Amino acid sequence: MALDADTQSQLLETIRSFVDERLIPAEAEVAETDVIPESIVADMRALGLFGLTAPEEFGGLGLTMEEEVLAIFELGRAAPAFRSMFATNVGIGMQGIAIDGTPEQKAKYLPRLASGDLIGSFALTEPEVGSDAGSVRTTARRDGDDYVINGTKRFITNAPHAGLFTVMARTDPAQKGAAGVSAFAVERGTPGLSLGKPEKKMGQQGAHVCDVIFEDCRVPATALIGGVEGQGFKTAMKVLDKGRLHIAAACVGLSDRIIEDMVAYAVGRRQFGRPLADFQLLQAFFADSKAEAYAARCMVIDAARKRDAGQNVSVEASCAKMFASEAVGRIADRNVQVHGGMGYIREYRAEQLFRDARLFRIYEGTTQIQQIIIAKALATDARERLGM
Ligand code: COS
Repeated sequence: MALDADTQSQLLETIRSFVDERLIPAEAEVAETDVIPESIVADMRALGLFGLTAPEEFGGLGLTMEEEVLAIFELGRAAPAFRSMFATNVGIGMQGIAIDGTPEQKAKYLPRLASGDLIGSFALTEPEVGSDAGSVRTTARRDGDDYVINGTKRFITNAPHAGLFTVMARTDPAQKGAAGVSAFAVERGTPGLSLGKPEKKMGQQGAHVCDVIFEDCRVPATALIGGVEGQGFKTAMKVLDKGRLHIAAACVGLSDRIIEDMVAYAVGRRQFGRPLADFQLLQAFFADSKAEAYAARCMVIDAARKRDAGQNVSVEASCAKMFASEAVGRIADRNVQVHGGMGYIREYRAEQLFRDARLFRIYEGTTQIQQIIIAKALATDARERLGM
């Protein structure tokens, strides 16, 4: 553990107050305006949220995976767009460099990512390449001491705000699969890099995604993450193993919040002369939701501890991400149902959280991709056991 018990409970307490006093009260405004007020972003910086996981030597808090998920359980209680603001710096937009970067790349970027002065984005998905991430079509052609990048990256979270992109591009056109892919740290402002228009999304207003377009974008060879070609897909997978646990923790936080909302509504609202909470059909909703959120929490903590102990947790991360994101979808749906007509009206948060939660089953690998990862690993184990 990087933190002693007192410091850890203080951190969690501070985050909980920030969520209750600053973030949840601002949800309606952010949902309407599609903008997180700069004062809230400044508070996030001051609290160190952008640097939760960056190593301490680079100015971050250096949280372990277990400490990170405990923090995200709390932060996840607010509408997910708030977490999205700093989460790429905590996770996918920073970890490629933290895990596989050269000492020079770490020294150059991690301090500014940790402070939140620089926003990091993870550019893997393309118009024709979603779940089949090994088929990246964006190319990076070596030219003297440079690489020249061409291609389009799609649905890139935080791209409109980002100053640094971790870009997966094919350096070896002869290798059609994962082995031909390399990762690059590309700075905003590099000639040939441009952004598309922010997408209009189903939910999570306040979090922004757009295309990142590379047209003969020339970067120095020192931008190659880790300095070795052909490692980019593996870097992306390592980043996603950690990212999926983070997302699962966010789902647990949101589940807890929605259960609080659902039950609070049901004890206050009366029908047939009794509070809704007295009706057994609704009590089943509450009990199922609580059990699912608790199961998801236990999975996330177990997987986080295993990762901290140095174990490979690809399967556990996929299990946790799949279970927690599917669970929060069911819980958000039940919340709409408990709210009845009010559940369909924008003024109440139920419909917003239902739309917001939907993304968790898609990004950082759909539920179906998590199933493939889990099933493939089980089959590999079985073949090894049986000597096949
Ligand atoms: N950590 C390290 N290395 C990994 C890894 C991991 N978690 N997962 C796979 N690898 C390695 C494999 O060991 C293999 O290496 P070798 O060639 O040296 O044996 C290589 O990467 C290719 O692996 P694999 O053959 O399993 O790759 P596939 O092309 O079959 O792809 C899936 C696997 C489908 C799991 C991958 O493409 C994926 O995760 N897709 C979803 C992408 C995603 O989440 N997108 C969301 C957008 S990002 S927000």
